[in-house]
Amino acid sequence: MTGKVRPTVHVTRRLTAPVETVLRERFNVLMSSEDAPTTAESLQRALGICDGVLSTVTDQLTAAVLAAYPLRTRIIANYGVGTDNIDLTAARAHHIVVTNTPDVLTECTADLAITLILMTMRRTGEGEREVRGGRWTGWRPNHMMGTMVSGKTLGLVGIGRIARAVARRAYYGFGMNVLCYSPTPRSAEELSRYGATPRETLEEVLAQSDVVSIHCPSTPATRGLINADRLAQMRSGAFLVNTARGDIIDDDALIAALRSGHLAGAGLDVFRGEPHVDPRYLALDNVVLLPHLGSATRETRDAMGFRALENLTAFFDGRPVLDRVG
Ligand code: 8YV
Repeated sequence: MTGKVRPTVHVTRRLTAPVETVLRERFNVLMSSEDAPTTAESLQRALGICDGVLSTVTDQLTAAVLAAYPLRTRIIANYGVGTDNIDLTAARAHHIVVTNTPDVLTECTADLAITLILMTMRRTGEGEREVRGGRWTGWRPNHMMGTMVSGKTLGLVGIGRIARAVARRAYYGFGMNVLCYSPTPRSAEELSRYGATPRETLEEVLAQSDVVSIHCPSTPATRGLINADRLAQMRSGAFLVNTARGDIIDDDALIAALRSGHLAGAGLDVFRGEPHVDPRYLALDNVVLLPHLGSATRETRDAMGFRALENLTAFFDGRPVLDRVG
């Protein structure tokens, strides 16, 4: 882009230092030093004066926000694979290109799903709280027994990139039997490379798994998908893990299933309306709660930033963007 007027890009949150350095080399960057979630007003102001917006999960680019006037923005490069914070239909109507950052966060998010499976089934959150709280009275055979992970059945809801990376880890690393359901048909042969076996229905996956891990995007079709009926289809004493989006789970139903003992535990990295966490979860010892850490490694956050940057660069150079989602 040498010799051209540098496009103005609003970057909604502080990014890692290497990414910010290159962003400033290529673009005229507008960034708040506060590193706080944006408001609808500040997003609309940015849409009116910037050529591009680099957004994150904490920016709600709703139809109302995107109806900003004047509107100068031509591209929203979302930092993350999920784009449920952006109304894609409204973006399309306003001729705004939307991109995301797939691939680069797959391995770390899969690692975190495995972390939650291990933490919930082996009760490690409880154990750590006991030691830190000075309540550990010493080793004994019946102390804090969890559930064996190796050899158990893992059910995956969705079988996109992250689910497949979880399947690989579970099947090859823990000798788990891995079942999966996706509304998009996939060939059994392709899935077998990841150690996963497709089932025709979500109900089968829920009914046949010792632990279920959610890996579908949040869409109108999946919001509230894991409701009381679906939780009732899960095995008694099973576990539920969510590293996708909080609103896929009906919290009232999950809390009821955990309180009744129907589910033995849950591991949650994402929440409806986060960072607010339903206080009823805090009172449950069999729930592991993490602050949306799925992709939070230095390596992945750099890679996500550079991927968003590449999308912006391609767009402003007049080349096809890598990761167009809308
Ligand atoms: C990101 C995520 O941290 O990629 C996603 O969809 O949930 C996380 O990995 C988040 O979206 C940052 O914007």
